[in-house]
Amino acid sequence: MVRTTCPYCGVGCGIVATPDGHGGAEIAADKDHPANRGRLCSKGAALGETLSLEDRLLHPEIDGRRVSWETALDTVADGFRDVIAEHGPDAVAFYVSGQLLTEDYYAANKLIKGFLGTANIDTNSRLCMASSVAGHKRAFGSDTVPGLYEDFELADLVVLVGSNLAWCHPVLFQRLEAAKRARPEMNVVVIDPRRTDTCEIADLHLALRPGSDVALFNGLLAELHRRGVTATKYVEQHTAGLDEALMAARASDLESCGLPAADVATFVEWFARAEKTVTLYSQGVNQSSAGVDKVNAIINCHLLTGRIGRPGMGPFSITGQPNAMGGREVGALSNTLAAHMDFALEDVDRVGRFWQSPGMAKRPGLKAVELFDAVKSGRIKAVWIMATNPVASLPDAGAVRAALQACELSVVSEAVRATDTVDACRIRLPALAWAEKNGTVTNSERGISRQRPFLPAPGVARPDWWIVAEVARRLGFSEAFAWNGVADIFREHAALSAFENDGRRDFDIGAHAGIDDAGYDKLAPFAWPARVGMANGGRFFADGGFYHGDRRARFIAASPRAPMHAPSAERPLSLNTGRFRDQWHTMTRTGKSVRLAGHRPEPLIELHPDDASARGLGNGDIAEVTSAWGRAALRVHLTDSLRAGDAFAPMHWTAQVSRAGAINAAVNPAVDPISGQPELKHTPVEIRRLDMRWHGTILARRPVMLPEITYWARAKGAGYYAYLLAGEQPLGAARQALAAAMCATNPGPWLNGEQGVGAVISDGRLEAVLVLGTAHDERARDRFAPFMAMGRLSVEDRNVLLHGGDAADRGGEICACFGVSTAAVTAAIGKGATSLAALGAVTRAGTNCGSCRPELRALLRALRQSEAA
Ligand SMILES: Nc1nc2c(c(=O)[nH]1)N[C@H]1C(S)=C(S)[C@@H](COP(=O)(O)OP(=O)(O)OC[C@H]3O[C@@H](n4cnc5c(=O)[nH]c(N)nc54)[C@H](O)[C@@H]3O)O[C@H]1N2
Ligand SMILES: Nc1nc2c(c(=O)[nH]1)N[C@H]1C(S)=C(S)[C@@H](COP(=O)(O)OP(=O)(O)OC[C@H]3O[C@@H](n4cnc5c(=O)[nH]c(N)nc54)[C@H](O)[C@@H]3O)O[C@H]1N2
Ligand code: SF4
Ligand SMILES: [Mo]
Repeated sequence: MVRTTCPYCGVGCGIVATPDGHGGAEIAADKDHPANRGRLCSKGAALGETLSLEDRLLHPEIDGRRVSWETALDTVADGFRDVIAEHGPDAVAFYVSGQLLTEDYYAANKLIKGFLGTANIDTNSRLCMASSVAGHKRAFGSDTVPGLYEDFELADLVVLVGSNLAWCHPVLFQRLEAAKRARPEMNVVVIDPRRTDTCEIADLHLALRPGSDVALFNGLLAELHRRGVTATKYVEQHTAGLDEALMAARASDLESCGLPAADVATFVEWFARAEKTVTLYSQGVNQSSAGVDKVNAIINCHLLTGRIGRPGMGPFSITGQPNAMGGREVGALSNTLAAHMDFALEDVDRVGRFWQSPGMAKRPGLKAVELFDAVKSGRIKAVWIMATNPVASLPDAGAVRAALQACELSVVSEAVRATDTVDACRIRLPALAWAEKNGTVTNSERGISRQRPFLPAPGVARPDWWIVAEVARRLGFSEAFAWNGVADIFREHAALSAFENDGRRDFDIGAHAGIDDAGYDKLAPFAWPARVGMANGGRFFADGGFYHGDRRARFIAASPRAPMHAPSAERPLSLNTGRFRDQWHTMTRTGKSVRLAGHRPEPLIELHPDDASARGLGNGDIAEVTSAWGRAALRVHLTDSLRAGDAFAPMHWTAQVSRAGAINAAVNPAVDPISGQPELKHTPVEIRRLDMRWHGTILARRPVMLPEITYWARAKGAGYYAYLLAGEQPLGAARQALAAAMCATNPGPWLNGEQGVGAVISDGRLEAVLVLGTAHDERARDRFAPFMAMGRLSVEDRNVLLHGGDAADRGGEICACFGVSTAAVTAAIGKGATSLAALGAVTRAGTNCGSCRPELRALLRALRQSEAA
């Protein structure tokens, strides 16, 4: 039994893993971890299904050929040395990730900024947290998250801005839900153009016009001030700049938010009244060309009311990745230095002395979007990517792929063999994955927890820090990278955080700088600050003490700006992107889980019914989404949870699982001028119906190399792969090509059945089945899946199969833990299970991780309404 930390979201839940001795493990929630106290969400609960070595990158490769570590590491080191010798240090770059452990992250940042002499290292946190970092620094003088998770439980008003907490931080959502159940007088406000499942616990939903958050919070600031809700003493003693901020606030136009005046009035009223207010914000705020201003417009309201750093109140930037905060601590953004220092001369000097660096980087490097532009233009000639998949996750992704393919020296450290980025890189280095890794991560409330290995390292895969240190050694920096293990790195990181600090920097974990190996092994979760001789953790700024030179916080005058690229007659719709409940980013891990594939098996384009009907689009159609940057083809899903004029697509699908469904091909690369964070939430697009001549489904035991077709998406089934397909070529030709492709990897005799069914049945066992028709048949997969689970088919089974399968209608999966379908839930409600508890008792849905509870509640409500009507 090993205690470790979940590798997905920034809540940072504790997990207890019990290896089964056969390469797998039982995964359970850690009852003692302060973040989750025994809870897990659907993704955490399904971690056991992601541990297999199938799909892992297990050996170094150069140009597709397996090589030894010696050869791979020599090639990387020689390549970087040569490029630097010929073109200078700014011709090389690293692109790293909030999914590295702190020790890995520290090593990569130290090598490039301290020893290669360039700050051309950026992290995928640029796409995620950069606007919050910049907003914090403007307001506080430091990148500090002042509050704690328990503030959500203590608050009287919780405002969620641009956050789909129910799907993206489910355990924190469950804590909030429980607190609200215990204290129903608590109000929850959701500010999001979409009505998400998070709205299921909201007392008020403000579906504002995309990008209009600054106007809303400016309006709030002006109104709070007018009503005298100002914390006069706090503002006088601890802040500066209120007058300018108020002037900008008064000048901005609340009506631009497109909200009902009565709803805005309610929001202002609740905010004015509730001393204990927490405002949580996430990607609807950060991923915007006005992201930093949005962050400051929110913080302004908390400074004005003095609601910061005390129990139950404060602005709270929730982090996405498991180690987004660790990355900020080690300073791996291109404009920060280690241990929450910057490129101020004295900081560069201080870190240089600590590292005994032969040549520090002296100025900020390129930010993610610029960095890949520089790869494309050839200014950067060597790039090393670690633990991130930029060909799928950066905007204008086609350009990123082209840049990497054209790059002389493209290196990727990855755990998985088949990703869009691995495909595009020449040198591939096999990294350890979650179950094998050792180190620490920091969650959204500054809580540092251990990730501990519970499975052996597979193949010759190695920890990320080791790969970095071996390259450093080959470049002549043996002494500075002579770590024997992660505990050595952690001690160095902790010592640097306290080095010449004296309370001048918020991040200080000096109390742990002397930890021994045994202590590190059993290190229990703790929160920073952890200064020598002081208690760990707590909140910041209740009594001021900000990190600007004068110790005062700054109000920031922010004026509303529309998204950089506005919808036009040619591209009238605004494309919003984000997450689904059960997938993680580019699906390299969650895509391996059968139970996580049930909830949303395909890449959807969600559209308002009015916009759909204006374009002749219906549910289940295939639509092409086109922007000025690229295009994607996705399955249409109509929903009135969007504003008319908006569309929404998930970020998860990649060329590995749906070539046409990778939405970032179309997403615009506009960035915030201060933070450099891309505007992933607003791209002008047009959407049109693609005339599909046929739709189809394939279930196959082994992957099928599909011929060129307009639309396909692959999902994991129990012992098979499911493909949903649609095409523009004639049905007969498609059928032939697909049958040939299926037989190539699933050998056996091909049998033609009725109603478009064809199958490979070998030795009486179903190897693969295809059904093609002129209409989309949503239930085909559910009808054929039972036959994949059988051994030898009886004569009768075979007849049913070849006649189109069993007609049972499951209606899609809702509960991932127990595989409960929507049909089963609806049936149970019909039989009188009219509460969450009753539904759970009858179907088990919602009784394990709880991630589906918002959807169950929505179904209960919808069915109650339809009965009442
Ligand atoms: N299931 C799941 N959970 C995850 C992840 C995952 O991949 N899958 N990833 C993790 C990571 S790295 C991150 S960063 C977090 C992200 O967590 P969230 O930020 O909660 O998730 P998103 O879906 O990206 O976007 C949140 C919401 O912003 C809204 N939005 C769009 N434009 C605007 C706007 O102009 N104003 C406002 N107020 N809202 C707007 C969108 O409609 C969307 O509902 O999730 C983490 N958790
Ligand atoms: N359109 C759109 N695009 C977005 C977003 C959006 O909302 N909309 N959100 C953005 C945000 S907030 C984020 S955080 C990014 C996330 O985007 P990415 O970071 O690109 O997504 P992941 O799939 O998490 O990529 C992590 C990679 O690291 C690999 N990996 C896992 N563990 C290890 C390890 O220990 N070592 C190494 N070396 N590799 C490992 C995984 O297999 C995977 O390929 O996407 C951004 N892109
Ligand atoms: S909420 Fe879910 S994904 Fe996030 S850390 Fe906890 S178990 Fe993992
Ligand atoms: Mo993120």
